[in-house]
Amino acid sequence: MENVDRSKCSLSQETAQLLNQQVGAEGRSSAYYLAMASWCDTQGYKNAAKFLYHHAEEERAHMLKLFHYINDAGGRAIHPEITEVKHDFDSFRQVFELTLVQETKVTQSVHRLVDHCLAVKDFSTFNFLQWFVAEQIEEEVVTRRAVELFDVIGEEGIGRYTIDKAIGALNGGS
Ligand code: OFO
Repeated sequence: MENVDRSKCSLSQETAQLLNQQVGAEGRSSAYYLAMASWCDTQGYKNAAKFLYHHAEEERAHMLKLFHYINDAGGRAIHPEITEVKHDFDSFRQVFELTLVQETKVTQSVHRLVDHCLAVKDFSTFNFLQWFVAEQIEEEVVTRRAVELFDVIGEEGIGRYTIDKAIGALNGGS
């Protein structure tokens, strides 16, 4: 494929590079949520673990969605290097506070990418990214709800047991 004149493809090198950065952000989310799932699993929060295992798979699917788009549009997708994944957490609550922080960061990075596409008039990539814009709204709603449950239910007594069940019942997005 080296001989293909990719400079004639619609995707600029800069946009491909930014999309690859987004591949990295999604891959990092996937690894992070998998580590969180494992922590919850071994602390007895089985429903939260299931939610996070599922979420980790979703993030990998998001990564692959970008991966295929980059290659289909004439760029080259690069598998990200993912290091220094956090494996230990101070508390059940902290896990979900960190998921919300992570989702907020991913939303900002999607928005920067969309902004770039508008600036360079790459309407194909702009259109492709709308799925991610909508997905991030959904993901922020779900993760914010998970954090709220700690206050709404309270952690005393059987609180954490109840929170675990409630998190298990949350919709993990698509
Ligand atoms: Fe990929 O949606 Fe969250 O990070």
